[in-house]
Amino acid sequence: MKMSFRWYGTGNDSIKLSEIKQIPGVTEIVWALHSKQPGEVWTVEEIKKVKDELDEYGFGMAVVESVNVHDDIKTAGPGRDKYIENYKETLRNLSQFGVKVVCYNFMPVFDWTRTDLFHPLPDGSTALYYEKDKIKQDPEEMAEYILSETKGYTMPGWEPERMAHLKELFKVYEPVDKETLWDNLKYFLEELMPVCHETGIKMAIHPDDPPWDIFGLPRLLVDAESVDRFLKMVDDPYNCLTLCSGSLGSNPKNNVADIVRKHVDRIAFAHIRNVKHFPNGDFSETSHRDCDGDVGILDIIKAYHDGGFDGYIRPDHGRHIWGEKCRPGYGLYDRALGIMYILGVWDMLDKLKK
Ligand code: DNO
Ligand code: MN
Repeated sequence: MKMSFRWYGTGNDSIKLSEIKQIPGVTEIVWALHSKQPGEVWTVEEIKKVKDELDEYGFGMAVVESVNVHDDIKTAGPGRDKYIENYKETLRNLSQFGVKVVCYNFMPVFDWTRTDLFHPLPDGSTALYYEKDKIKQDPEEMAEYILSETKGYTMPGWEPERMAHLKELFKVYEPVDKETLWDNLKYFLEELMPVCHETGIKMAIHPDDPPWDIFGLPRLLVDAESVDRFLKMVDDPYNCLTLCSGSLGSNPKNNVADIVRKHVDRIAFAHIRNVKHFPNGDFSETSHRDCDGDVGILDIIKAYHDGGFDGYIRPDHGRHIWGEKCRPGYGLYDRALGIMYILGVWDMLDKLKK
């Protein structure tokens, strides 16, 4: 297992690489060129700039989160083939710098969705929160709320430029039902697989978050069955998962540890996040500690350990603690605590095995 930390880049993150360096065990930075629009080619020069920054601290850059997928690819729009060619070029460029895993998602219109980005918890911290009834609002109201709360940070998938065209975006997705979306995902991956073999890069899809349809938009990767279907659909060792315990774990019916046990060889990247369920279907993100939430963090870590997991792992969203001003879910402190928790469990499992 290789421990990593997501960082949004100089000038785009409140956290410095010098601070991440002091978290025990982190060897890789999970990064992206956040200024690029979906469909644009990432050039060698742009990638090299990040490499030079990371080199200074001895960090690897093996995992990109995310190279976002253009809506024309998701909807089979007129630019699909052109944007797939651009994606291939980006993969080839990334592979020159040691990138091994590219995380992406195939969610229509939005990336992850929460109704409250700074929900107060009883201990005085705040966390991302999902209230079922609030999601029934009009998506434009939702976007307005998210943009007002992010306080100047752009959230992937919720970029103001995209949100300005929300009505048009929804129109483009109108004819795309769930089966069509599956077909479009298959087409995309079958095109990419030869380039993945050539470059040694694994494509690792992030599940849909929350794992159910919202705003009438279809969602694909939501449970064990859909994960099975996805892996069978393009049965290739380079077609992999970013297994996010918090995304799938938001549905109490999903047993994330079972999915890890079944597919550990196809998980290229693990996101560890804990979530607490409420009886009415709402959920709150929590600390990484097992007993603070309901996703079964200890079982999940053990499943990775038992399976000899050799991929990349990172703490996913954390709470906002100790007054930290940061991107929603992506502060330094709680994610650093999460890392120490994960490593504590992992080291003990190693020791017990000896
Ligand atoms: C939340 C994050 C996601 C992820 C994208 C991948 O769990 O991990 O926003 O970055 O969905 O494209
Ligand atoms: Mn995640």
